[in-house]
Amino acid sequence: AVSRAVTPRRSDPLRDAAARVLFRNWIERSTVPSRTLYPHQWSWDSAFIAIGLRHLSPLRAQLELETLLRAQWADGRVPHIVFNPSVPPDAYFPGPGFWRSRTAGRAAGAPDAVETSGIVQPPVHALAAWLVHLADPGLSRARSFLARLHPRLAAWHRFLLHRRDLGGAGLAAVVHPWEQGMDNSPCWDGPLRRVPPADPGTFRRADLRHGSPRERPTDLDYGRYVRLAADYRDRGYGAHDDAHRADRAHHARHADAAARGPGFAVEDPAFNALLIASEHALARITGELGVPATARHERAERLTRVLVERLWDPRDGIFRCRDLRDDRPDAPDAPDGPGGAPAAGALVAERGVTGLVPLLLPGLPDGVVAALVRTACGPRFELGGRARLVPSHDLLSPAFDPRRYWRGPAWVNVNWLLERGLRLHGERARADALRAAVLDVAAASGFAEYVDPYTGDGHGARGFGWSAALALDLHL
Ligand code: 9YW
Repeated sequence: AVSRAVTPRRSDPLRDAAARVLFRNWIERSTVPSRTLYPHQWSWDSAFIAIGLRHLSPLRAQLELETLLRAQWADGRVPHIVFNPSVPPDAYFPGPGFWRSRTAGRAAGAPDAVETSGIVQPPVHALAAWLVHLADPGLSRARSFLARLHPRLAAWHRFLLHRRDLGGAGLAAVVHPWEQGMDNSPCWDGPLRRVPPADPGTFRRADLRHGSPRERPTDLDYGRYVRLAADYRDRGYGAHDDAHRADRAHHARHADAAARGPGFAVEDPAFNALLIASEHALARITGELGVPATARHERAERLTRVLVERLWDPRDGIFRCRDLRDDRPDAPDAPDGPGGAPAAGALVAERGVTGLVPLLLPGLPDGVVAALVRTACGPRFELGGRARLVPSHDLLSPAFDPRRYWRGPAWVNVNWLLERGLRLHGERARADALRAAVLDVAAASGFAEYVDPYTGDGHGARGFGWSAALALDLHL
């Protein structure tokens, strides 16, 4: 017999440590963000996790996305949580008993086979599906991975671009801070102030059993999250909302509040940038399936222009959130809406890292790219300066807090997106430095959920799914 020398794999501590996290968090056909804090499947976590998992097991990465998309609702929405039936109902709040998807979500087409939440999260999925395909195109084709996912991804984008076009200009709006994914960002403080908190006696938080109150959202925040989610649920998850009414944008300032639907409606830069990046990815997926992709790329370009028109703040060199429910007559406003009518709502004053994420997009005007890089490197975000990783919020804002969740700590997924944007726009040295910093901090913190942006000290859960997955993706 011919014996072949086996070359032992070089020792690779970061790869091995990240792989241990991803294998430990894998349960049957998907990955939990954290064994302790988040024991179900989360939507944008799964997309980021698949991007890392593809380097270890392209098959698992495909299954991750397939499992999530099997829980898609008939109206196209991809729920932000898919509940694991074998986890005790009180392990996470709000659990399946709160969302009641099978009954409250019936009109919107919630599935029967699984229980889910009824809100969404940022649409990173088509981008993830494309990257997963590229990791092993042979396996992907053999399993018709993209052919099976394509109609679901297209329906998901349709839901966002039509049902969620609450401002009438073409961008998608979120109706809950949990939908945007940066739950307690100071960007939501203004829009949330109008929301009466739910009575604290009516619900019990589960997150504080695993996380320090000093690092989590406050009880008042939670009261408002619960109120918004319960109202949305009680309206059948918007199944009957008259979502796409272009003329609403023109009349929004004066319309009766009750007739306008959700009490929270925000056009967010990162959410929409991820949608546009995923539109480009969906165009590539379409092309791979043999269908011309030009129209979808053009739509992505058009949406990029709308994003700049609606949310770009040239004075500060950052994208801002548009609060569609801000109808104060003296509210600071941005350029006019479609047809020269005043754009509905007003721009939020706080500057969050969400406003840097559009750097990810290929079709931005050169001046916008240059200004975004300047802002990222300036005193508010300190990329390449005093911060080790880009913080989640403006370092100069009085609301900045280096330990409290999305009010300052740095997150690996956001830094991964910024690294990608820097590289795309030819900022190679800055991208290399950020990549090295993410790898250092992620590994040293035990793949913490979030870290102090100055010191890199870990906070929140350890062994956190997307921290391990995206560090692995940057590493390999
Ligand atoms: C919560 C799972 C999710 C993330 C969100 C993050 C957090 C849930 O965890 O929300 O209970 O606070 O804010 O972006 O998807 O990792």
